Amino acid sequence: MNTDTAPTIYLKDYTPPAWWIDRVDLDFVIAADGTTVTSRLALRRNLEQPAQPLVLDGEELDTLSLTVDGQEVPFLVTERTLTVDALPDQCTLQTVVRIQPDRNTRLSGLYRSRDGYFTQCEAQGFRRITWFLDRPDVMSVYTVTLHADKATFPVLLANGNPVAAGDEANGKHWAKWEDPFKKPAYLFAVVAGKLDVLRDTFTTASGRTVQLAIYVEPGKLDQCPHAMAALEKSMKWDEERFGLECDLDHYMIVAVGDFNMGAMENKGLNIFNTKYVLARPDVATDVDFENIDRVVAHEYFHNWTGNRVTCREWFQLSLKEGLTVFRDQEFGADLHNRQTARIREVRTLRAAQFPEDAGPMAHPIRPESYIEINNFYTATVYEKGAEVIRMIQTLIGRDAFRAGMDEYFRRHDGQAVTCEDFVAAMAAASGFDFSQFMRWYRQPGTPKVTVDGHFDPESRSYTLTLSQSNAKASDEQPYLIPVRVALFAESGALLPGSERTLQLTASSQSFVFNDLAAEPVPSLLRDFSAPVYLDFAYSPEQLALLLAHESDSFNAWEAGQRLATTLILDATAEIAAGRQPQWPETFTAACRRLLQTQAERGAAFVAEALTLPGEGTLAELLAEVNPEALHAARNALRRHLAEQLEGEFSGLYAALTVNEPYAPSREQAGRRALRNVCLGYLLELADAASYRLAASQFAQADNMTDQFAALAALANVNADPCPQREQALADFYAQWQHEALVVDKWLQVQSTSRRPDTLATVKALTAHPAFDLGNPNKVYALIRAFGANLARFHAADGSGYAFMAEQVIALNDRNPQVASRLARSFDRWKKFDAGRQAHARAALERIRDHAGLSRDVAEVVSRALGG
Ligand code: B3K
Ligand code: ZN
Repeated sequence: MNTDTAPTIYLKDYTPPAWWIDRVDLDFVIAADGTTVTSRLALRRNLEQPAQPLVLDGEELDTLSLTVDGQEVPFLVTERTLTVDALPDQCTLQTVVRIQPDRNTRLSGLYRSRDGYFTQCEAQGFRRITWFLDRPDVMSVYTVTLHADKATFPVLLANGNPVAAGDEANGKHWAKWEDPFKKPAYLFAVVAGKLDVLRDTFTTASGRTVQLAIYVEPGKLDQCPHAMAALEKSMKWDEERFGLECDLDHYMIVAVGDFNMGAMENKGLNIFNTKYVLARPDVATDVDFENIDRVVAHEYFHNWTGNRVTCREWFQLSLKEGLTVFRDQEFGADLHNRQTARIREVRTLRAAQFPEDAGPMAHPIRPESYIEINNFYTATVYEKGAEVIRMIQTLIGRDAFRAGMDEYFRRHDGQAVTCEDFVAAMAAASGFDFSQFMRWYRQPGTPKVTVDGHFDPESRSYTLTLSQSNAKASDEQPYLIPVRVALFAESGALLPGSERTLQLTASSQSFVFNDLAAEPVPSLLRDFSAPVYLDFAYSPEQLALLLAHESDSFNAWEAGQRLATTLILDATAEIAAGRQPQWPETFTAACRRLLQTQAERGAAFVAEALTLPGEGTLAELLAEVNPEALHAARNALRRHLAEQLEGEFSGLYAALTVNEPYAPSREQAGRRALRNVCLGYLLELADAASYRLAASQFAQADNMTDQFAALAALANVNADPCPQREQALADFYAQWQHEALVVDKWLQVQSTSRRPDTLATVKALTAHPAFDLGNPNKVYALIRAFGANLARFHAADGSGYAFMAEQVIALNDRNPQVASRLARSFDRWKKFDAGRQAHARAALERIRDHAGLSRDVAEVVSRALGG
């Protein structure tokens, strides 16, 4: 299929369903030669719509029989639809289909993984299980019975509550589940497997008891307690922050190693990628522990924002995703470290969403059309969507935001709604007029805000003039942009009364600050109050002042990033012109002060401040990217800092050793982060002493954070031979080859290496027994991560592009969702020189011309080629 034949779906074409399905009764007989699914649907004609035949969705279903109220009736099956005409207004439709989960390599619908059978139905996987109105505005009550071999699949799960179970002939058993809540089909789930379980209970604020269970591959129970604790903390947090209690008797999480994305919020039966469940200090890093907290919380929070109130159609995806990301961000900030949480959120946004918003796949947080909805589970819908929710809270304040959430649930509990409905609830609770704000939902592109400051000594006033533009927007309307600001004196003191949230609503607008003795230093866009590029002609001294004194830690960090960005971009130009880069003192001196004051500033903050902006983020700031020069410039600055601050780095490296037993706590994680940043800089010195230091940390570490940091530092070493690098890579694999998630780290540390031979290494690893093209985690670790390795993927000879094209084609039939994600590596191909563009175009055209291209890949590639 290609985009010529796959239809484009438009938001403007939405019409309510012609039929409702009130009740669904499903029976699964799972056997080695296929699964038989019997479905009974209680249908009711939607009398508010013109009378229409019933047209059900289905994909790869072998239809064995169909009856209406027990009678055989004529029906028409096409590749993706089943039509029945002349039905009474209410009836029961029964279908029997056979599906082949053992051959389902797409991991959408019902599929086999090592320990059993699992489902993934969002967005449109349910139609791969049975004929249905597979759209989120059709909500039904489900009962499910599962039959399977008892010895092989002792655990049988579905949404809701277990109501009956028993044994059958031939060593089989069965279990019946009832879900009392109406839900759209995308929240349906079943599991049949051999799994271990960790159980606990949670008592809600109103005194109800919820049975909690986490199911994992046998032998992995010791890697579950962190996820269980995360679940309980999320449940408590949502009660306290939003007054939202768990409505279920049973809340189950099932971990599976083969999964297309992170996790799935199926009602009462979340299915998770093992990556976001399993953790133990020796196999998971501090960042992994924190990510597990956030993903467990995210899926749990969906129970209200997504499940109780769901989306009318898939264009409204950000209604549940942006809001739920915002909620998990807030939870993570409360649980860990609010300062660094915000910094990391913005780092992610800039690394993933800003490039997306500037490239061929740019779309508003609420897209207006799509060919394949799975292509729109994006950084824009999720992360920019969360920024839009955060701006709403910034504009109306936390209390009004909470009142707006209450109002949203009061109005819409049990419904499938739109982004407008959410914003209307916020407006009703706050009295704020959001009409102009809605532009954030309608326009793609990252707005740019240019700021000019003017001090008038006579009137003692300071005027900030803000102008906005957006190259990607299709109209010229201005956005409503909240810009948090404060003014600082030259002494570094915050000027009393200068903290304001400016509401920029015009193309250009001025704001005046009075009673100032001298020209202040403005701190703009504090806490990153809007997802925009902000331009102000700061001097290096002003930035150094903000880095040292700004109490808003995000903007302190931002000042350091701006200093580093200017240095690296200037150096890139020098290197491209064949000259040596120059390094003015300001940034080095500021870094020295940070290292000297880490105890007061907080080690976690200093670690973030000393981490230079990534190459992908920097590339966005250039009209044409020379990836080699950019790579060399960034590394040269790292080397320069290492040379200038060697004493500080080694001193702190020694001083920050954690002596207590490992805990993924804020304090310890901060120390480890900064200590490992110091290690990374020391390795820039490229001497034997630093290699030995890393090798000894690698050998002695009692936790994955330190072991992996040492491995990552060594994996970047260019020297050949480097026995420490080779030894560490070999030892790591030998030690962890039976821990799939750690093997993923081993693959990724090699695919993201700076080394010039990285592509050759990646190619060799595709043939390694540890690699498996059928496992998304392995593909993401080795191949997708390589696509984000700017200098190596964008090699001048096009070898990176050719390799990626082969992989996309290899995965196209097997798993279109994963293939399509790989194809996104090409998004920014037009930012490079003509030679690279020619290679990239050839690679994209090769994919485009592949016979039988999935619509997932076809949509991405045709947009990249400008179709
Ligand atoms: N809602 C799921 C994502 C489903 C992706 C389908 N291609 C996970 C989440 O956002 O919580
Ligand atoms: Zn989500």
